[in-house]
Amino acid sequence: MNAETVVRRRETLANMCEGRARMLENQFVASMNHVRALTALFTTLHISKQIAMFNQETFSQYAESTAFERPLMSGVAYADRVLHKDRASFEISHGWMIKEMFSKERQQDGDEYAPTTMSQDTVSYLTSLDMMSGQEDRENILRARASGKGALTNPFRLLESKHLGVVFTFAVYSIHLPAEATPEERIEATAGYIGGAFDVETLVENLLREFPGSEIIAVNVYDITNELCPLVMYGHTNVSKSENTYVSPLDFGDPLRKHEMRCRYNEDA
Ligand code: WA2
Repeated sequence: MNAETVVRRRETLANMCEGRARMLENQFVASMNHVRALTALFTTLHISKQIAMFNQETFSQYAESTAFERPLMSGVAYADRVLHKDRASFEISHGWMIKEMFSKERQQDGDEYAPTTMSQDTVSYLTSLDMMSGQEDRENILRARASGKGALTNPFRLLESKHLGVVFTFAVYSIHLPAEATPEERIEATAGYIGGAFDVETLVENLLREFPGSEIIAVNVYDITNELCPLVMYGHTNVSKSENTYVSPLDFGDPLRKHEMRCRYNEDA
């Protein structure tokens, strides 16, 4: 290849990668913003003592009719914050036991629980599961409620589908908190959590397949929060960084996490 062809070829790869990265980032952020808006609505309903307007039926109706606003999410759900002293009355009023996420057995006694009480039909298997019993969900819940900001997990295998994905969590508060509220004040005021699952393996695959030239390049998305240990979030073949790789930074809106897209021509593998 002559020098000019090499430069052209690199430019084409850069354009294909940037186009994919910006589309993915936009759909990711749009999906998160919609969950953020739903969380604000829940907090407002708590403050005005009207949260009872949401039950499984109205929540699933709302979630289904707004699913197009969350194009990369397989489903959203609401988990209640239940302190141990309130467990018995919670279980009686719902008519079911709080269950451990993986064993589906009755959850052992703890200080508090985060049982899912309302879910989009696509993730209805979450109902009654204590979301604090899964490590990724638990870490997200603790971080989201202490910060008042959205939190994203590591890439991990989602429940039931076993697809590789990430979970996004926002805390719902029962009172209006000022921007400068302390983590302790936030934890104290926490009423529950709204979360959504990004089914990256399926939904990002569908998104990227639509782009022209998808047969000739390999695309991976990495969580590079720990730069020494990049975690694969999307991709079949490992696109390691080399002179043939183009890297697009990705901002998914969680300042404590870093992501990037890596692209290369299949024939350069
Ligand atoms: N949603 C869907 N699939 C999952 C998952 C999840 N979490 N965790 C593991 N597989 C109800 O933080 C509250 C959603 C979590 C919210």
